[in-house]
Amino acid sequence: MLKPEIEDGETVLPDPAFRADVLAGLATEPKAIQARWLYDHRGSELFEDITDVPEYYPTRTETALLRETCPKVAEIAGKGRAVVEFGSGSSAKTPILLEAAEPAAYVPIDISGDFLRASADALRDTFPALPIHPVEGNFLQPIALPDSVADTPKLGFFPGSTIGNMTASAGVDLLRAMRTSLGEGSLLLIGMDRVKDESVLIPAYDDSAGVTAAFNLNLLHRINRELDGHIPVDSFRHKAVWNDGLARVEMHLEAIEDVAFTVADTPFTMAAGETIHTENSHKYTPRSARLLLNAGGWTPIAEWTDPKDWFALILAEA
Ligand code: AVI
Repeated sequence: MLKPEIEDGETVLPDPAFRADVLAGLATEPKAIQARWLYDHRGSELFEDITDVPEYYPTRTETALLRETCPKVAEIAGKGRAVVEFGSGSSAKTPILLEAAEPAAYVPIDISGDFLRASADALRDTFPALPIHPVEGNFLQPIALPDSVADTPKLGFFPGSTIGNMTASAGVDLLRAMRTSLGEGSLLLIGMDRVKDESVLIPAYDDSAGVTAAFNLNLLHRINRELDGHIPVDSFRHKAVWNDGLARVEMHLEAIEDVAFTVADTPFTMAAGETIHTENSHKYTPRSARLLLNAGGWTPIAEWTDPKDWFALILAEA
């Protein structure tokens, strides 16, 4: 029977979409569950921890690159735009852009209202004179921005190479939705992780402290907690593989022995070696990044990378 679970003192009701995706994903061949379900409260905490592990280069590389690049972005964009961030802006990256861009307003968009309000409050302390207008909503769809910024030119911000967690077609849809939300003549500053040697990529997604493994395996714990699952988590291991043909790191949960379990009273079996595919993290060449942006209705006008060419920040125009 599905029952509410307690998380940090709050009652969490089972999400019907989570249940439907998990049951469908475990019934398909090969098995796959959408990456968005990795991010429950515990998963979000573990992702924050990942950004600090020595092998996970993207966050610190992009943050250093932003420090260097944002003054140049401000020169091109001009001051007084409304900075519209796709995501709640809880990271250290947002203040770097806000300081350099001297925006007329800051509009963070996020589906999680709690996250959004907490990060907006923190930014209000740092930028007391900046009008901050949080918008709670799903930015995968075109979204109405507050009337107060209707006539202000926009600078979109989408750091973290989060677009890499999407298929190319979903990424194009997202870029088009962003274009519609921001309007013609807007700019977008987007972070995109570069294709690089497997010897760098795999440890970044399978760190020696096991934080990424815990992040991936938390999905099985979440299923057990929220969907009355009986998955023997100890019979699974985290696996990160580089798929060269599709230029992406894939995360899988591999059964290390034959297993049989139920989720929400539905029986499943997996043979030793069989995996559940849980995430893709696409990496881009300079060309594939530009192609994706073009397909999404954006024209790249400037591009910056770190000295090792590991991560790119691209400024594009609608
Ligand atoms: C959120 N996203 C950009 C991360 C990435 O690098 O693809 C998610 C992640 N998965 C494992 N490690 C980090």
